[in-house]
Amino acid sequence: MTTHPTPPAPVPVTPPAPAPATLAATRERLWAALDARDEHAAAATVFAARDAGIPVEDLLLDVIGPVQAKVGREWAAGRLTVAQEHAVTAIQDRVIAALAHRIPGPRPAGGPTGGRVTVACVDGEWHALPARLLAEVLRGRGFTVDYLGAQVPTPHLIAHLHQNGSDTVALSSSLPVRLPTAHAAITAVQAVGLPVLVGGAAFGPDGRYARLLGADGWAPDARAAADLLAVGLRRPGDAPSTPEQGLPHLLDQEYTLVTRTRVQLTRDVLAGLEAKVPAMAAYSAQQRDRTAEDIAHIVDFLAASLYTDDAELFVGFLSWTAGILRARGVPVGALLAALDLLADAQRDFPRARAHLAAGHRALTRIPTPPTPGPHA
Ligand code: B12
Repeated sequence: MTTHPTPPAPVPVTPPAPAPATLAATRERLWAALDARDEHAAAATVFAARDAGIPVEDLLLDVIGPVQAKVGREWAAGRLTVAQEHAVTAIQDRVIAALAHRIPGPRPAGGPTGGRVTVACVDGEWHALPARLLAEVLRGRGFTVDYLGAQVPTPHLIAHLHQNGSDTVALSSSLPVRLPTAHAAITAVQAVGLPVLVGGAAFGPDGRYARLLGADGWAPDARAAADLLAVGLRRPGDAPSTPEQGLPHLLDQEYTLVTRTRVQLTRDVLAGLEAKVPAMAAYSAQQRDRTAEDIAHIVDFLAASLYTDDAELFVGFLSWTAGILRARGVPVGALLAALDLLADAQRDFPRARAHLAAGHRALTRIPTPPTPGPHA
């Protein structure tokens, strides 16, 4: 009998150590790739992290989302041009698309399904990326998602719901100036019997404007939104049928009149500023256009603060604007002068004057240049 030597115990094969794929490291690598406008490196970073075990949902919300917010901070601080911001956002969008194609489709019939959700940005809202993140997170959680993208006119949204059906509508808005439009969209969707979930920076960090506008639900981020939808939203019951019923302060017509006279107000304030600020005589046509845009933006935020009857909305916007101006070496004196001119024009509007005064006080109180936050 021959004996064979005992075969050696198999040597455990140690897989090559993957590059550490912590969320923080992935964010840093993604940012470096985006900063270099290197789309391939950006996609490779995200896919390497996914292969190393980071779930797609975490990549969407804890890597791509925060890096996109950093894009905003870098732009606000004057370290990224508008064109660079556009290029970076476009790359992020394509990385999300590539990642989304790895998410399995809706669960098979008979299996668990979260139902059909229509995700759309309100009319005029260009910030589609937050809504896209939400759409992909919901898809990953087993919902069937109809993603309609940026600025969806309310009549088209309603027509789409009639034609395609939906269990819930998720409306996204990043700019508070879109709140009146969001209100109209919420009311219109509820009128066809569907519940509306809202989200995005426009609704405030605590969702206060979502409650004010009668939405059926609000969530601060896509994870919380998916959790909420998994439990189910109540269908609209006794929501006020006209804005005035839910927002009695609108009866004073201040919002309506400021909105209606927006163009004239902007022209008057620009002319007033040119008379008050001698340096503006040397402005190029482009600088003049930018100043007119800034004034129109101030008027729009004033209108939004009148709509919500919340001076804090206006104050927050002015503080953010002051931060942007300071980062570009522009004194805030012209901003204060513009507020004074607006207050003169709003002589008969006590709420508008109160909001303008609150903004004035806040600007004169800011002692040092603030660092603009992601949603300041
Ligand atoms: C990219 C970008 C743009 C792009 C948008 C392109 C695109 N495809 O999205 C473009 C260039 C078009 C753009 C335009 C403008 N922008 Co912009 N933009 C940004 C930026 C840098 C990133 C936005 C983003 O994607 N954020 C990342 C995601 C993760 O944000 P998020 O809100 O946290 O999203 C989560 C939640 O909100 C929630 N959520 C979102 N939607 C929904 C919906 C539902 C139903 C639920 C439940 C939850 C939910 O889930 C998301 C994921 O967890 C931000 C800066 C920032 N910090 O966000 C500025 C920012 C929003 N923009 C700003 C401004 C001012 C503008 C312009 C007015 C500039 C101008 N003068 O033209 C225009 C307005 C255009 C318009 N009419 O809408 C300001 C707004 C300031 C303010 N006080 O409101 C910001 C904050 C820039 C800054 N740092 O100051 N912008």
